[in-house]
Amino acid sequence: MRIDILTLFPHMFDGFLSESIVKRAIEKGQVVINVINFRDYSTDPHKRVDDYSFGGGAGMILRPEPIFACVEQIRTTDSLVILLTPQGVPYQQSLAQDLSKEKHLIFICGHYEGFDERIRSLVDLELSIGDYVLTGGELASMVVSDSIIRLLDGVITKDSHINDSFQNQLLDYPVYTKPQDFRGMKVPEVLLSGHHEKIRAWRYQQQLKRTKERRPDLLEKR
Ligand code: 6GU
Repeated sequence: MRIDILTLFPHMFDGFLSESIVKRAIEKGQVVINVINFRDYSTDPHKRVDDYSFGGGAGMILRPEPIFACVEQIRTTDSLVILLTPQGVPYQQSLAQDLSKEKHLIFICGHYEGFDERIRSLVDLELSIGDYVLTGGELASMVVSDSIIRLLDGVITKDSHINDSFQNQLLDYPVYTKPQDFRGMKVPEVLLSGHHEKIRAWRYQQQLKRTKERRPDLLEKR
């Protein structure tokens, strides 16, 4: 998969790209990520990318030209263009699964007070990562990319995402490691039994119980 991220703040991605699973996926060639500063596509003598809002109002608005020029240069017939905005479709695991099958994703990160409405005509999908407002789409694009990259073939052990929270609209079951007794808090007996069928049944019961207690809305969706 290839991911191109259009931003005015490329250094926000430095840590994201240079640590842990994402770093390893890049090194192994499972994903190619390009962070592109769309200011480089401004034809303005001062490289300006924003301007005042017609009709008045506080804040600067991203102009369409640099973003159009950039997307038109990098887009192919295989590309899906995604705009990160609090007005987008609420992001969830099933979308991560769908997007992990794409060949080429282009993320557009808005910043400042907003972007010119005509930018919307360029995009295939608008995504929001939750009902709160961020200073820009950068963190959201990292959240979405991270959740997609971990689903790509060979990035993490196959079994690890079969039991992910939200897979089948259920939260994960509790897990334990050594020691068997930590300050009087004991590992549940069934997990030490070696009885695979009993363990499977216990874990499923725990998933149902957790989801009912913490996220009854997920059970209703099931
Ligand atoms: Cl995608 N962008 C911004 N700026 N704020 C958000 C968001 C995105 N999702 C939730 N809040």
